[in-house]
Amino acid sequence: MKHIALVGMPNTGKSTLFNRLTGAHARVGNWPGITVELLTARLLVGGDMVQLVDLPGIYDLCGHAEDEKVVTTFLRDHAPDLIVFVMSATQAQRQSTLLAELLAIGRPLVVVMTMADEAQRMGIQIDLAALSEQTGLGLCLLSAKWGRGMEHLQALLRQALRQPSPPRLTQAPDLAGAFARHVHIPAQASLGLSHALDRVFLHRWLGLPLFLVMMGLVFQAVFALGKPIQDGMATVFEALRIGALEPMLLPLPGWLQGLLLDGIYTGLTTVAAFVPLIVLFFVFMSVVEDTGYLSRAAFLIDALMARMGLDGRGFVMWLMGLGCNVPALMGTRVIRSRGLRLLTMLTIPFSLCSARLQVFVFFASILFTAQQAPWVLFSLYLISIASAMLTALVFKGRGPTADTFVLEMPPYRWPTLRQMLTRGWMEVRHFLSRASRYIVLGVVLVWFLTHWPQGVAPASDQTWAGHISQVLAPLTQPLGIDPHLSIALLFGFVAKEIVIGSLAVIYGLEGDSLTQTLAQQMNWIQGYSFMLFTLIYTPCLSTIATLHHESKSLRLTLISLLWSLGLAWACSFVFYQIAIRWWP
Ligand SMILES: Nc1nc2c(ncn2[C@@H]2O[C@H](COP(=O)(O)OP(=O)(O)OP(=O)(O)O)[C@@H](O)[C@H]2O)c(=O)[nH]1
Ligand SMILES: [Mg+2]
Repeated sequence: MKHIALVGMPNTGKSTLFNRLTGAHARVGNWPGITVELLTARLLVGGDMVQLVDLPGIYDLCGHAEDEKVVTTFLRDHAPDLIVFVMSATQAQRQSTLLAELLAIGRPLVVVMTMADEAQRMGIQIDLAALSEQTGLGLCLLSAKWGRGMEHLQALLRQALRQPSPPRLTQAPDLAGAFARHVHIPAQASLGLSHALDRVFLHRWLGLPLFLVMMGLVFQAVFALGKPIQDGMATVFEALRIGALEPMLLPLPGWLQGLLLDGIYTGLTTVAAFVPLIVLFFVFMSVVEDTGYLSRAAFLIDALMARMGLDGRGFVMWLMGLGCNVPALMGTRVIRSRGLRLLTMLTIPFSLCSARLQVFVFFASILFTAQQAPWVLFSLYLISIASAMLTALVFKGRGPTADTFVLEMPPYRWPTLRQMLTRGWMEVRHFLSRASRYIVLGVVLVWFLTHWPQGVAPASDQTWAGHISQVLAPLTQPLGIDPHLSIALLFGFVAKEIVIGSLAVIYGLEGDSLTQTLAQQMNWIQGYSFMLFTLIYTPCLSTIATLHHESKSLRLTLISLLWSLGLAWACSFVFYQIAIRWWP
């Protein structure tokens, strides 16, 4: 099968084009460095199946960072049948330097100028025919985001694959000149709105408070819309159990009924009920992100990050980590300096991922009023940032972290419904894959631990889980964390999705009865202490594995494990001991 590779500078819309062409769901975002791995999908070109490869963005072919190596190694080892050079029509001249380097490789190549819509809005005029004539290259102008001009690309690909011709090298030296001559940028390119918005959003004093208010509003909205949906789902799951499952499973032996209903069904549905809330959160975040606003936040915080030995990119990774810490850890590949990369990696596991968000939404809605709950969540996000910052402060200066880098400011862009829905769908898929891998296994194990040996009262001190929690008691009691919760924490080490599922199993309750029981057994101080611990200690096994794989350092992995456990314990201890004295 033939290979077509998408190559270009960061944030030029390669992944958007990849998704548009193949129907895939590669992550797209309005800042440079979103893609750090090679992605492939199949595509039909003129009746032939070809393999399309999406690559990380690069500025030149001589870089040695991990993400750049992905590209250079791919080009060297695979020699693609066709290179599609993706460039933004709004920055053609600047990006033609990379084009010149690619032509020197000598593979067949066509040029796609994307962001036609943006170029048009800025009044940029491009003489495609003259440009193609002068450079001898096949060219097309399109907007992958809005799906305009895609038919030109299909024709271009068909022709290039049918009659592959290596580029004529002689014209490469004057590429920048050719682009300057045939791409007319008006003297007063209309960036009016972007500048006006930046005057407010990047304001020295207003910028950061405004960002915090914005995020506060996002939480309010997620809660206001998502809570009723979650309650509805819980009711439906309960009705299904009573109406259909219980009668159906009646012929089975008692213990198997218990395992299937109180273990797997209760565990899974309790967690699944939170998925709509999480999806909503990411749909909102995709709007904040894709408009380009989050890059402004990274810019505002860059100076503060520098004091901790990090830079604005670290903040961007924390924001990526809100979904899942694993891709955020991989995202550090864009950082050239190893010292800086390792320091950034050490801070990422504190980023409050969607799995932890489920736990917090659950506890916040049980222990606090509807008015308080969004603020409780917000406070946890602030503590997550504070823990990451503290970690950087403690560990900075243990290796050279100097790295020259310019935070590129993307223009403001309209999010599309398609992108928002894709982001939401990705969360659902993430949940399903984690559910099949960890949650089912986790709740089954918890069920056995809390129901065996046979004959003892479920979840009592005589069960295996009871014995384990007695061993842990000296550590968890000073934090106000009771034995049941400490079992949940133990399993949360594997994946945070198991935490609520295992509570449902431990108590043998779901829906309203579970929340009522918990609300009676726990006050808000114990709950918040539990949330603090859950927030700060190791997120999950996959994160540890990725940390080890990406850093190739066992030492760093161990430091991360021990430090986060220690910090979690210390924070919960200090909070709990002070709080019970203030609010007896
Ligand atoms: N206006 C407009 N925006 C686009 C177009 N194509 C992509 N974008 C936006 O440009 C931003 C970057 O898109 P990506 O597809 O993530 O870019 P990329 O080249 O894959 O970026 P890296 O993976 O970081 O190298 C996103 O905000 C997209 O929505 C387009 O044709 N028009
Ligand atoms: Mg990309």
